Amino acid sequence: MITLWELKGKGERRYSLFSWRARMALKHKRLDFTTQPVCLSDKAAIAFSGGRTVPIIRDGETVVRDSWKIAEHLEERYWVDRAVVPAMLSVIAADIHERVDPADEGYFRQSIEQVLRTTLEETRAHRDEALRRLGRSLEPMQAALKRQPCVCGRAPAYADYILFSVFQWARVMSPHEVLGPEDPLCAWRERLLDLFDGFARNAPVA
Ligand SMILES: N[C@@H](CCC(=O)N[C@@H](CS)C(=O)NCC(=O)O)C(=O)O
Repeated sequence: MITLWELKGKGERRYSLFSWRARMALKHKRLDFTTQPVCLSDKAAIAFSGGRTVPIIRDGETVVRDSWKIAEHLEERYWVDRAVVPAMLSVIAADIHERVDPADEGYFRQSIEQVLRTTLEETRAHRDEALRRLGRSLEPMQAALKRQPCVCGRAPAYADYILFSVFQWARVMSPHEVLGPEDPLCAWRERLLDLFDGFARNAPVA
């Protein structure tokens, strides 16, 4: 459950315009949330956020302050986790199974076959179809990355790392390339792989 901190006015009035941006974004994503109305002057109530303004959300372990960052967080977390991760899982599940620690093979097969409601062998047989579904789930970001170098704009930030984690997962566990060379996501992934002196690029891969 997500909690939203917002301003408290007289009665039930919620008058923070920036919080209304976050409220509408949460509704747009069809996410359940509870609210914590706070007074403008009560900085102690929001000190945990490291700042002095609302809106703030807590989403599991993550605290996000600033309406724009909240929108980015919701966009990435709920688009990536609901659309891109399941699509990628169908593409690479059988490859992952071949590369988990042998102690995890049985557990992995059982839990993933339950999630995917099919066998690993079936997912391998339908890989091309899964790859097309992955491609469709990535279309919004392909369009965005034609306009700007990173998900977050000119420079990478956390939303980039959320999406990148899915491609790094595939890089580490599957020998198959999932992106075409012309895909704007391909150049973006290269930029992310170069970060921090090739930190992710140098990780052991399939
Ligand atoms: N850039 C911030 C601005 C947030 C902001 O200014 N919020 C106002 C309420 S609408 C606030 O908390 N002000 C605190 C104060 O004036 O002490 C965002 O988009 O979230």
